Amino acid sequence: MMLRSSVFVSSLVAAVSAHQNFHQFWVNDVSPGYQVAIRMPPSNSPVTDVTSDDIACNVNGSITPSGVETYAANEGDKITVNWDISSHPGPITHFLFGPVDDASQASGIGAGWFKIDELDYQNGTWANEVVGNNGGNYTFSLPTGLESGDYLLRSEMLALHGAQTVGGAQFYIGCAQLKITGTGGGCSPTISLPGAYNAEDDNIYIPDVYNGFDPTTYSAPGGSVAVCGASGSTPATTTKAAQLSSSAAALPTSVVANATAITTPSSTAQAASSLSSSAPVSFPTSPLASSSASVPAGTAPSASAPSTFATITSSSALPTSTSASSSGTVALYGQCGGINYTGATQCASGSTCKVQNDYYSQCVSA
Ligand SMILES: [Cu+2]
Repeated sequence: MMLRSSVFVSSLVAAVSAHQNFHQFWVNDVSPGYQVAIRMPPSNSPVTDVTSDDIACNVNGSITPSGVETYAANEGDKITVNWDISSHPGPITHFLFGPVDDASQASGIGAGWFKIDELDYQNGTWANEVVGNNGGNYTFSLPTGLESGDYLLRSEMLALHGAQTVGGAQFYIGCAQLKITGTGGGCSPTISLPGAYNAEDDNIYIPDVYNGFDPTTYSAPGGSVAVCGASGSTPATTTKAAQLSSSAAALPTSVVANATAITTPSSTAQAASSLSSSAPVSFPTSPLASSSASVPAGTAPSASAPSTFATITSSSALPTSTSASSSGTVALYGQCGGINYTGATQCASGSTCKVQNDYYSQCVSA
């Protein structure tokens, strides 16, 4: 197959394939609904200018009032986010902005963000592939030691397949609005968006991303995960529990009622069994924790871990194999070519292999 194509064609293809949005979330397995309580951008295209206000909550994400509902949660709650599945390699991170009086009035631009969760590259797998293998779902927990109030929850999937060029990294971003009841204490460090990301940061611009870069050394932008609570840990006490129940009773009526919510789709359970049988990925408090916690870190599958982008081939949910054989076919949105790529080049029926750049060709709808 052709490795080279005109830049013009490549950019056209990149504009229509494997882009993604954050569509839905669950709090302790209960969701307000599809695209409810989320500031949806006008398209699934990435933000690439890290100095733009769009880096906070995506295009139109800073408009106030947002016109978006705010959903109730408690500190420590399990959060599951659902993203479109993407084959673009990179991390997933989550941040909070707040507390504020009214999330619908918060632009999210500027200081006050803090990172609460990060998954980069573990056991030979980039976070995007972990999410894809889990049906587009990813689960983490809100920290404990949060001040009560409204917050923006920012979910970011950073795609690094173009990171060999300054400005080539693609930020996929979505912000949800939460009203969190917490035990107090605050979180640090905090960052500004825009501000904290710079186009030439070594986790955004990676000149050797296809040529020697070691993904096991990678940490996503935004600094370290914040420590919350007055002492960094806030064990529950009777007093705090009492405060929680009284403040919960005072929640305003604008908060979406849990009674109208939707439970987690059954694909979560399927994905859980899939994950537990493959590489153990640390999800501290997810439903997977009980099954994966008993698996020592050293018992990862013996298959050699892919160490470059070129070996990341799978984007479809629950693939039967994580490495393409050169005689097989590649699923829609899977990699089908590129320098250093040795996997299958034949796209599944209905799709065709398109060059995105010299190092990455992808099966897209024919
Ligand atoms: Cu894309």
